[in-house]
Amino acid sequence: MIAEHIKELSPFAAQFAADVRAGLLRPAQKELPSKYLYDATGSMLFEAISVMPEYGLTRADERLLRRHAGDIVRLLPGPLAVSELGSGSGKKTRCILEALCGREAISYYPIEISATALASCERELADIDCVSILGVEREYLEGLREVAARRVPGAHLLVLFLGSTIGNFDAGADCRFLRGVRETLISGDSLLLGTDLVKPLDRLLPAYDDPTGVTAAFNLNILARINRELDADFNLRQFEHLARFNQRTSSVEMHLRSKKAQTVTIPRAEFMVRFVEGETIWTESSHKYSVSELSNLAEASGFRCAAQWIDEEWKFAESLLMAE
Ligand code: AVI
Repeated sequence: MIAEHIKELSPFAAQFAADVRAGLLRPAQKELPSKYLYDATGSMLFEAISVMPEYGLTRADERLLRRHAGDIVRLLPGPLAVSELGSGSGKKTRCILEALCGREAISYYPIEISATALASCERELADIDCVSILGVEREYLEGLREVAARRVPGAHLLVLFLGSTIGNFDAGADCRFLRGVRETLISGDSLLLGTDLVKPLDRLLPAYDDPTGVTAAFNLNILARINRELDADFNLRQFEHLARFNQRTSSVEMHLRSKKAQTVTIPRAEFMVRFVEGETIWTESSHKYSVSELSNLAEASGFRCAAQWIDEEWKFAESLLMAE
């Protein structure tokens, strides 16, 4: 009996179990929320993806920030505090913080749900003298509201949302999220938004299906995580990674395809799930924007696009959006 295996679940595990159950018991396309790709193993695999020759996205983001940090900072009113949604490795943020240090001391508020990620960002940026790092362990919008509430009168806020993380949001959720960001800001505040752009499929698809198999491991790790945390019995060798471009949504989708008809038991989420041969679990969408779509998005969420820098080597945009 499955019920015999159920133990007390932490609130996080209970939510994970509920999301896995809801996603895998969907009558049509099975799916898993992409946020669960990022446990400790998944985050390390993503770091590896970001240095793969086929995956140009992270390098393009870093290149733009390195080249244009001075131009970006010149467009911003001071005094300024900086907050970042998802602190990442801290490597990209360094350029912006160092450019700002030329003119003033800076409070930097990285917002992350993971204490481990915050700690590594603090380590990475600790040597920049004029920056005080004040980590906020919260969901993005909740954290941003907290940062805005701590604002020193007269100071402006620069929010960083880099790496095209916004492209992983569900359709329509990008605009809703940016509206939420805009609502926490006041006139004169700004958002620096990094987004991956549409590009030919012969460049795009290998970035999500590299020959070394790192992206496949990143994707399959979500099943391994369900095994580890919910005592499931997914046989990872009976699923394969699949990346395909959805023209309608302009997104690269990652799926896990069942190689045969099989049943998987997930005791701590109290269910069993059947797969037919070839059926897939949709694990992530990575939206690829067009430049015109970006200006519409900015406008629809209450920002004005004040400047934009595009990497020509790997089409990627850094857009400076002003709250007016
Ligand atoms: C984090 N995010 C922007 C990555 C992307 O490209 O959508 C996640 C990723 N998935 C597979 N490779 C990288």
